[in-house]
Amino acid sequence: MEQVLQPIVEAIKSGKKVTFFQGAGISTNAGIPDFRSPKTGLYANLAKLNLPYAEAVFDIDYFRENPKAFYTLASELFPGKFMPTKYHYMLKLFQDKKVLKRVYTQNIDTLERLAGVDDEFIVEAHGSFANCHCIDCHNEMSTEELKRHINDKKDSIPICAKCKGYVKPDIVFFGEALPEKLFEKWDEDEDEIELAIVAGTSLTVHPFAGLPEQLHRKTHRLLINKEPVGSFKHNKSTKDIVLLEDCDKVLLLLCELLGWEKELESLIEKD
Ligand code: CNA
Repeated sequence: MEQVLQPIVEAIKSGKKVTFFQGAGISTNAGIPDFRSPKTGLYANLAKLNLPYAEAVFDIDYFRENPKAFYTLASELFPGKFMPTKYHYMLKLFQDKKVLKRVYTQNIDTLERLAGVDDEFIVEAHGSFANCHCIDCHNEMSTEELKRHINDKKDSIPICAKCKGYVKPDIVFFGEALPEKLFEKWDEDEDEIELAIVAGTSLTVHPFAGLPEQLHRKTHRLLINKEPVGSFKHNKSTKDIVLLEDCDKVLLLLCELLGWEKELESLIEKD
């Protein structure tokens, strides 16, 4: 594995900045289940919610009719219960070392922020739990109030004080528009990305899944995932590197090859 990572190490040492594209797999080591891993993924464990189909739990039309399914799940996933992983702290270290260009994440767990990555580097392509609004009149509810509903008032659905519509966190459901920031930053970054690390994602949710594929063929791309996915499976370029490994394990090795392991340790200890 050390040898395979050498082109990435050299590219970083020569000053190339890294753009990350990531998904639920980077947070499984924090104890948050992903969607699609067999047996452990959320979709494999939704029987108790009696859904017509697994994705319904994140479908805006289904939510209008039956918000309880989402809120049952939200009580398990709500930020505050989980700590960032070594992978998340590596993102912060890349930022400190000034070799981070951007982090495009599908995750809604905000662990990148908790590890100390600044807002300017983060694109939460599917939104996050950071803000909450009424699905009808868009009136805001504070995250603290929503959290109280989830934690203290079991089985109660947060209702808008203005119009009595259902309130939900600003995570993007199937059938909803993606955040403007995704398009703005992608327009800014697309032609400048020289080095991309894609990790912990099945690359099945579009348009996010198509982003790594749109990179110019001269971009160095590294996939760290438990299974081959997307264009790394069907349309690999000769410069692509695929490591079917645990993402923490690979980033830790990358960190060692760059000679940064002591700094990573002290970053984690400090927290
Ligand atoms: P997914 O479809 O569940 O795919 C996860 C991928 O990660 C799979 O290919 C796994 O093989 C791989 N994987 C799992 N664990 C590891 C690991 N330790 N190291 C390397 N690879 C691993 O998830 P996607 O993110 O691709 O799907 C997009 C959805 C998932 C987004 O809309 C998210 O909002 C949503 N999601 C987010 C979270 C979270 O915020 N932590 C949790 C669950 C789902």
